[in-house]
Amino acid sequence: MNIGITVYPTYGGSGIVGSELGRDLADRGHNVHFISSFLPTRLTELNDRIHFHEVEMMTYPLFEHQPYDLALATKMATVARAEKLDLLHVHYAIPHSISAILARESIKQKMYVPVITTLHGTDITLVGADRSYLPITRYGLQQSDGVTAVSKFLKAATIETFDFDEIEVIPNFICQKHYKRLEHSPLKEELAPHGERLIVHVSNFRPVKRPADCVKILAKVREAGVNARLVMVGDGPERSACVYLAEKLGMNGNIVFVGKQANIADYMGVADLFLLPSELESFGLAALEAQACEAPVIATRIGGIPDVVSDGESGYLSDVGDIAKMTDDSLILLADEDQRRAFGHRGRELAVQRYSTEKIIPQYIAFYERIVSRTASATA
Ligand code: GMT
Repeated sequence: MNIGITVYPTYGGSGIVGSELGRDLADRGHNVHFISSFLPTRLTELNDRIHFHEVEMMTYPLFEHQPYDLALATKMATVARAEKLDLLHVHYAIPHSISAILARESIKQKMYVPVITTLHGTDITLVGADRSYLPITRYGLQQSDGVTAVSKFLKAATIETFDFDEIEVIPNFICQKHYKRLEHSPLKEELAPHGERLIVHVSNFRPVKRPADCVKILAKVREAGVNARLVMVGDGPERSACVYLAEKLGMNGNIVFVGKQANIADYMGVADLFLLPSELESFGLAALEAQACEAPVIATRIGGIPDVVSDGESGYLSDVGDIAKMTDDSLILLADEDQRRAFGHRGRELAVQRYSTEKIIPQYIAFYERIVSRTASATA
C-alpha cells in the first residue's frame, strides 16, 4: 500500500507511535509518506520506502497565527494525488483529522483517499473535550472513514464525551529488539558512578505527568536509607518546578535532568525502577517501553495503565498523588534485588506477549485493508 502518515513530529507519545508504525510498515514492504512540519524525531533515517513531505508555511503579516491546518490539508491533498495514496492515517485528532478530511474532500472529484484517525489520549480527554474544540473533534470522528483508539479506556472516554462508538481498539506496541535491558552500559556508570540504584522518569513534563512527584519519591527513598539517584528524561513546562523542588529538598546532587533524548531506550535499559505518577494516561507508552527494558514500573492506577502494568507482577499501582505508597513500593523493589529482577522479567514477558510489533502491526494492516475495501465499494 501507499500510506500517508501525519504526526506531531515532536517528542509526544502519538508522534513516536506514528513514526514507529510507519517504519515497521516500510520494513514490511509498504511505501510510507510522512507529511508534517518537520521530520519526526524518531525518524532518523529515510530510505526508498520511507518518504518525508514537509508542510511549507507561507508567512503573511495579516495572519496573527499561521493557518497550519490549511497548509497541512493542502500538502496532504498534493501528496495523495502525486503518490496515489491508498489512505491517510493521522495520529492525534486535532487538527490532523480535520486537515485530512479537508484534503480528501478537496480532491474527491479525482480520487477518494480514505482518512483513518488514531486517537491517543489528550486529543480526546483534554483538548477535544474542551468546549472550544469539542464540536470540531466530533465532526472529525464522524467524518473519518475509520477511527482507532490506543486503549479500551480511551474508547470508553470517546463514547462518553462524543457519543461516538465506531472505534477499533488497537493498542500501542513495542519493538522488542530496540527496547531491552542493557547490562553493561557506560551510561549506567556515568549516571550511577558509585553503584547507586537508578530510578528513571521519562515524560514531556506537562502538569498531567506530575513529574514533581518523582522528586518527592526520590527524597523519601533516600530518607529511608537507600542510595538512589533519579534521572529525569524530557523537557516541558514543569521542569523548572522540579528543579526548584529538588533544590528545596536538598536533592540536587542526586537528580540529573538530561532533557530531551533521541534514544530513551538507553535510559530505560539501565533503570532499576521506572516512575510514571501521571494524573491521566490513556495508554502509558513510557511504562510499556520501560517494562520491555525489564524495569519494574511504579505508576498510578488510571486510564489504560492497569492494562499495561500488572499490579504486583511487573510493578505496583497507586492512587494519583499517593507519594507514601509509591515510596513504599519503590523501597520493596529496591531492597530486594531478586524480586526486582523477577518483576523486570515478568514485565518484559508481558510487554512482548501482549504488545510486540509482530502482534499489533498486523492489526493496523487488517484495519487499513478493511477501510480501503469498504470505501472503494462505496465510492465505485
Ligand atoms: O500527553 C502525552 O503524553 C502525549 C500524548 C500524545 O498524544 O502525544 O500521549 C498520549 O498518547 C500516548 C501514545 O499513544 C499514550 O501512551 C499516552 O498515555 C497519552 N497521554 C495521555 O493520555 C496523557
